[in-house]
This record gives sequence, structure tokens and C-alpha cells, in this order.
Amino acid sequence: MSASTSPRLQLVQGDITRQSVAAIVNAANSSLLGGGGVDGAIHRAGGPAILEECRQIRARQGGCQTGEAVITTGGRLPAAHVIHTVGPVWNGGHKGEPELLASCYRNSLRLAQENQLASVAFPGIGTGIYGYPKKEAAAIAVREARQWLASHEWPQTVVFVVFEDESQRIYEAALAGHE
Ligand code: AR6
Repeated sequence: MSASTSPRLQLVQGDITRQSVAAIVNAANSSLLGGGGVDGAIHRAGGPAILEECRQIRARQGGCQTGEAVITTGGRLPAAHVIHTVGPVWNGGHKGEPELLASCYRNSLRLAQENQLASVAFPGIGTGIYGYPKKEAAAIAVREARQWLASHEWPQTVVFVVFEDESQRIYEAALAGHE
């Protein structure tokens, strides 16, 4: 159930917590203390070491603002690291949501570059509980990843991980549209 689009940009259908990559990206909230959706699944699968490091980051810098990103261990996950980013809550699209979502991708990719992470897997940040329309979000995700890869060595590979069939179709279209 996977489709390869280019050596450096890939699409996989499945559970992001099962991905053997250098880092998976978490659709977190600004508290960094966990929640539902991907966030809950990552903390469950990765164990308490992730939350412990999130607490240390909170103590240092008071959480993570919308559009920003922080990095922790992956705990027991196959991925060595988790990059936590906070997507915008969808509020009609005129409250800066597109720019904030683009920042999530760029800031996550910047952390991957700084840590020389070979491969990073993203879920559809913001497209679950936070309500960002999936098609518009996929277009931003693909645009930001392509722009980053065109001008940076790290990460070498970006993987979009989609859960549902509908998301798979949406990403396939977004990737085809930018070829
Ligand atoms: N693997 C890959 N994708 C998944 C998985 C999985 N295991 N589980 C869900 N998705 P969401 P958000 C998809 O709600 O909208 C949390 O409570 C899902 O279908 O996890 O950014 C946080 O603590 C959807 O397309 O993230 C925040 O409070 C996408 O991942 C809030 O939710 C993201 O859905 C963040 O909401």
C-alpha cells in the first residue's frame, strides 16, 4: 500500500507510528502534553520517554506555539526522534491558517536539517481534530516539502503518511499536480 513519487518524496498509506524513519512528525498541541489523534498514538507507542522530554521543553520554553516545532526522542518507536509541531485550528482560512501550516512543515524540516536526519515522515498536520481541509492542507504540505528538498541536503527523504483511502487519493492528486 505504498506509492513512490520520487526518490526524495514518497507517499505511504499506514500508521505513522510504525514507520522506520529517522523522525516522525507529531500533530501536537501547544501544551506538548499529549492528546488524541496522531499525538495520542505516538505517545502510546513511544512510551513515557517522549512525554518526559516534552515536559523538559515546557519547563525551558513554555510549550510550542502554533507553526513552530520541537524535537524529542522517539522512545520505543522505530523512529529515533519525534518532531512535534502545532498546526493551526481551522477557523475559515482567513486567520493566517495557510501561513501557519506552511510554517509547521518548514520548521519541522529545519529541525531535520539541523539534526542531519535522513528521513522524516509527516502525517496530515492539522487535518484531523483541528479541521484543516485535507485537500488544501495537502497542497501546502507538498509545496513546502518540494521547495525544501530543492534547496537543502537534509532530510534526504520526506514521506507523507496517510491513514485513510480518501487522504491517499488527495495526496496522489497533490503530488501529480506539482510534477
Ligand atoms: N498515522 C497516520 N496518520 C494518522 C494517524 C496515524 N496513526 N492517526 C490519525 N492520522 P490529528 P490535528 C491522521 O487529529 O488535526 C490532538 O489531540 C488523521 O486522519 O491527529 O493536527 C493533539 O494533541 C488526520 O488526517 O491532528 C492536538 O490537540 C491527521 O492524521 C490536536 O489533536 C491529523 O489528525 C491536533 O489536531
